[in-house]
Amino acid sequence: MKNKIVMAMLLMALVSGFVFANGGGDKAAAGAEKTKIVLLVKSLGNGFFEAVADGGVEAAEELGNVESIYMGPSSATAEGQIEIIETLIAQKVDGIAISANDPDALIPVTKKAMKAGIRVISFDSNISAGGREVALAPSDSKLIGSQQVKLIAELCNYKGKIAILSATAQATNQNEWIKYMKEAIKAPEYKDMEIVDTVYGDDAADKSYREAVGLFEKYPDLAGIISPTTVGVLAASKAIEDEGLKGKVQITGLGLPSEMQHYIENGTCGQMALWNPVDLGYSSTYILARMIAGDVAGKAGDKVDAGRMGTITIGPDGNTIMGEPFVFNKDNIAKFASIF
Ligand code: RAM
Repeated sequence: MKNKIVMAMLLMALVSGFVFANGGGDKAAAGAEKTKIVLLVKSLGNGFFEAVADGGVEAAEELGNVESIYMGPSSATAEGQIEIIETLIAQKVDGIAISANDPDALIPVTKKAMKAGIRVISFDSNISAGGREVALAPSDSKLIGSQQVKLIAELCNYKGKIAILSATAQATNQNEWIKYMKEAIKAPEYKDMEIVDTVYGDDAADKSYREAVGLFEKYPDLAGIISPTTVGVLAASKAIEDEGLKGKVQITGLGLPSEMQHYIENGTCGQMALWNPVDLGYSSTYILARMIAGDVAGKAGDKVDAGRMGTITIGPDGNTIMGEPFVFNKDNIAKFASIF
């Protein structure tokens, strides 16, 4: 935590140009020889990304010569990220790993960064090919989408109206998962279930809460909500509890165990899934560090030595997968809540 505060202060200084205005970008300045790897997230104030940042710091400490820098706009917009990337180009950082707010809007600026010699990868929410080298997905998107449908089906006894409460309308990762949810629900075992709506909480707690309440009003017979965002699933669980709908409206999604423990233990959310965001920050930092050091090119087939994550193989078009999501319920939530 202390580390994070120091990092945040450093970042504020970086953004304001303070560090470089005084250091002149001189690599001989104290500590400046370290490889600077930025984790640029969708937005600040999201517990999921704070765990990602912890993984970046962990990897940097192991690698020794790496400085992990955590940055993000105050709200989840592509414009905010573009502005930060422009600053990072001017500051000549060594690598940027981006969880993108839009698959395409960032491409011109990330291309500019790569042209300037900065190694760029995306993770979590990816940038389309051409705008990054590697794209690290937490898990197979089809598996994530179909698993979300299975989780809500089990909670709703395989029937009823289901709504999706997503993050932003442009988010690469959520849009991919939703595409596969819509495909999965066509299977015969889900014939009595229907996705009636998709709404967007923009990964902001208040908007997500309002959107959940809006769904209850619009669909009085709503059976369940899938919220494939840690911010959304938390806000929707709170809304269900506040509105006295526990047991009537089911909720699942991708939730952070440390944030959702209360709702899992009191039965508001019967089950949900996620991967370890610490591992995502850790893996992204290792991949970039190895690329910057010249150990790997970052091309399909490359095998990246990624510390405790073992070997990560870069897939076709740079698309790479980390692992499989965990499923959390009353039996295991306490254990995971202490980790992430
Ligand atoms: C939110 C963000 C992130 C996503 C998780 C599941 O924190 O939208 O991109 O991966 O939820």
